[in-house]
Amino acid sequence: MTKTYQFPKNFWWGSAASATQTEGGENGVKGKNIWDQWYEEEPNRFFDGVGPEETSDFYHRFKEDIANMKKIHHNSFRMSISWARLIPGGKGEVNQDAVTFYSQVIDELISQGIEPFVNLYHFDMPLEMQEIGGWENREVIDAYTIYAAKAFELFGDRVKTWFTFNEPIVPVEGGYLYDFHYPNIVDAKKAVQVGYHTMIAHAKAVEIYHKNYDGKIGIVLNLTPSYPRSQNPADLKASHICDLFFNRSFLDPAVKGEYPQDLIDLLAEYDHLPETNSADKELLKNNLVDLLGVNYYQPRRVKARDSQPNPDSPFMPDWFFDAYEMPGRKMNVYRGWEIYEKGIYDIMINLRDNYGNIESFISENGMGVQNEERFLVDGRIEDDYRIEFISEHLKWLHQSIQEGCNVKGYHLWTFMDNWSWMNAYKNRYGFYSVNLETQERTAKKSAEWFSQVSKDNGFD
Ligand code: BGP
Repeated sequence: MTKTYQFPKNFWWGSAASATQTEGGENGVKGKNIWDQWYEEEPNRFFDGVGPEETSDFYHRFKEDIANMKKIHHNSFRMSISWARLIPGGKGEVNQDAVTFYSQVIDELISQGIEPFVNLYHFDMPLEMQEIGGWENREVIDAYTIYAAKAFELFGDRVKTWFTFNEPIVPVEGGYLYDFHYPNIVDAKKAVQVGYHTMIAHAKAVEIYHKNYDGKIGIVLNLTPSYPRSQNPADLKASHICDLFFNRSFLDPAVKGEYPQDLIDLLAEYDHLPETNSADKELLKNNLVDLLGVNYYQPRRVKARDSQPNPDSPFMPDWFFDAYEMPGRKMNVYRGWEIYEKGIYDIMINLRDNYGNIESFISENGMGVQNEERFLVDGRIEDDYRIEFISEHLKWLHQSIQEGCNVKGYHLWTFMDNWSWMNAYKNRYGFYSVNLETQERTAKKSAEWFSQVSKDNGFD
């Protein structure tokens, strides 16, 4: 029977996770990354003082977890490789324990009929690479390129869908503008350089992949529509600049091979252009992505500033817009994020009309909720709010497909409750709950619902 919301054949149903958030930083042989280091320096900055040492112990429990994925009819799953695990220190010797671990995970997924999507970098700079300046330093681009080539060589026979970075704008915002990632620097000039070098590292990895392999390689971006308060030109300008900084700074070079001229002009006007090499332009032009992962959680609403920025204060993107709190907006109060389901449709229409209708999929969407034990009934979390959240987003995604958008799948963030950076285990996102004392996994009601949707390739 055809469903009201029937999705195209072979639609990817699954979920996403990342190495640092699931494996356990102290499990197995591994180099340190910036999260291990930041937690050591400032444990007080993590919710309830919980760090990345054990997280959800995927390192030891991946077989059980993959069996659970199969139970709910996943046909694909995005994981990440920890650079600091595969090559401790960021360069030099490959860690054979890590090769064994990732090989086993990949093989297990494949043997259960779940296609592995593998991402190379999810916020997790090896500490030694950060100590030489992280993405500020071109040497780190070279090290990342060698790491990427190694990963393709080791796993490229089995993995056919790769991603270079997850949400590369987030380490720029967190680490260099707004103090929510290590190294907690606030310096827009460095932020621009870091973003630019990340993009160059991305293009180099794409180049290597395309030269030597025949699968697909893409990037995962958190595209956040910037809705203006009104159609007043001042509000429109605020939203345009916001879009340039936070979406188009990666979307344009990744898909079109060049930066938006307006962004270049703006940065030039304020003397904030990055240092570049002469070969960069060609590199970007020649190495476009095959596939785009879209993470969507919340829209951004902006308005023109009420006041001029203080000209003596350091340059910040916020010089050009203020956040706008739309009256009556629907909120996920636990995360402080607005829920606006139509945003997913607007993103896809934009990709269709302005980005050549590039092949894409929803690589993350989800709802983090605090104290989910409140919803326990007979041992199961009755997360009807999550079912509603997913289905309302899926309806808009379906609509975009009806209108010709090239959308290939939907992955929830995340498969099982995991460690969420500074928020640690505050908000739970999983289809499966994780008991932090016993590490026991239990399917939530949403898991059962999603299982049926995946099986039917749609829902009513
Ligand atoms: C995305 C990240 C994920 C994940 C998710 C939820 O930005 O790619 O790693 O954490 O957001 O956000 P949070 O964990 O901050 O609640």
